[in-house]
Amino acid sequence: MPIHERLESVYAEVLARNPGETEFHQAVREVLESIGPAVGKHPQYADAKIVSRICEPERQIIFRVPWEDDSGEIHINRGFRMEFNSALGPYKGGLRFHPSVYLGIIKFLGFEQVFKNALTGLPIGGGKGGSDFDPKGKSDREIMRFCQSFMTELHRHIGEYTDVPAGDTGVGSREIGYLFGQYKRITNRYESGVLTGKGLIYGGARVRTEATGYGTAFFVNEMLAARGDSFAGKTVVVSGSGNVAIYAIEKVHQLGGRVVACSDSSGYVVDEKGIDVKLLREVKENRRERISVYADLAKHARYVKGQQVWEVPCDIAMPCATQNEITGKEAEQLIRNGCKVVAEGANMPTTPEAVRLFQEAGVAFGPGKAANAGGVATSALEMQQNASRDSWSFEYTEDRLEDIMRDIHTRCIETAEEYGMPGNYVAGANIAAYTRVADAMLALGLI
Ligand code: NDP
Ligand code: 2IT
Repeated sequence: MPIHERLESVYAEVLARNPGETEFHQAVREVLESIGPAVGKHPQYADAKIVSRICEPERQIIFRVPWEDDSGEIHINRGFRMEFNSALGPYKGGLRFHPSVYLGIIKFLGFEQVFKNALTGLPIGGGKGGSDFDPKGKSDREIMRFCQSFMTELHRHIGEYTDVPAGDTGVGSREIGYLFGQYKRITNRYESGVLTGKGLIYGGARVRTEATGYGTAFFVNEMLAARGDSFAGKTVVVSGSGNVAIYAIEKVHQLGGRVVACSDSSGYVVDEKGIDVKLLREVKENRRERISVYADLAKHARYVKGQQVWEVPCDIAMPCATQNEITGKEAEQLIRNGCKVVAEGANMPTTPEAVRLFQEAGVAFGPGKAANAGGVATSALEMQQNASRDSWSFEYTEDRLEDIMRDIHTRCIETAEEYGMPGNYVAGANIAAYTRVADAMLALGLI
């Protein structure tokens, strides 16, 4: 889709100011393409340099993270925190530890987070952080030392009312525990609301672990219902086998679908009888092993090394691993195999070309900023519980999550219809989110 003429110079400016940050360019371009109709109908959405301001992070923090491995060797990693937009609330978003992390990845994730958080309707701004640290193969003590060093710098930038990090790729409850422990030690404050995704024993919220995957499955359920369909009898393929993937699989099974394959960066497993979530959790969460070990232990599964999971035929595809994992080639294969619904559990796993192919083929496509917003929404519920020193039941919290996902789905559909693009979830999500952030920023003056 072309960029609205009033926004072309904004995109040129983003390219010039952020050289080489291709993932960030991609994320910005998608939003700028989508919001054209809103700018056409309500010109104030492009006044006062509001679009340029939204594309420029409020604050970018980059820092050194020195740490010592078990053999005494010293390593230097780079830490990031992108405090992107605080018009709607404190900066909120996860931390990613992965060797591919660089400024462009954290910036794209921070930018996406601003709109995702706006879509939840909850009072949270957008941010993201992380490091190029590779947690694979590290001992528990090395992970702890790294987290302590990372927080020794990060602590001065965050706070319950300022910036509230959580997990993302490579950062789960173990890492959040070490990060919270170091924050508490340095600041001498038991400030529960400074991080989310905490363990239940020290201020965490029920359902946060499951929330992103569950939320994505709830979102697909809504997409199916909007087409007069349901999960019953549907074959589903999920990529990844981490936090988002595991709980997406669990909820799809509870809703009546059957997930026949999942993956990691080395290959995928097929289990025609349906992935055994209990076994998957044992392999991934307890043993911290590769997905190939699942195939060794499961009765019916087979492991396919070095191939893309998208070659497995399915009715529904849920990419839950990483950015740009579905390119035009994989999209064509999925369409050829009869896939009718795609929903992003990961952030930006589908390339622009693949999104276009899905939309042209009539495949319902749910973008990540809508479909995977259940994780951060439940983080906001964790912040609510921390602020009121309360703790909610699993059932109550899951009901809230389901309601939030239903509301996001409705907002996408209604906004897409309002702007003459029925069924276009990308346009609906981007316009609904953008206008909410822009309205708040316009109300707050030139900041
Ligand atoms: P985890 O670290 O728990 O799991 C990541 C999974 O994706 C692993 O199976 C991993 O395989 C695979 N993966 C990661 N990077 C790559 C890569 N470059 N190529 C192929 N496979 C890869 O992360 P999460 O499940 O938390 O996050 C997955 C996605 O969901 C990310 O895009 C994240 O930003 C997004 N997300 C996460 C939320 C959360 O609450 N955790 C909320 C919303 C979105 P391997 O072990 O081989 O690396
Ligand atoms: O991408 C995401 O939405 C997350 N990693 C979750 C962020 C959060 O603050 O819970």
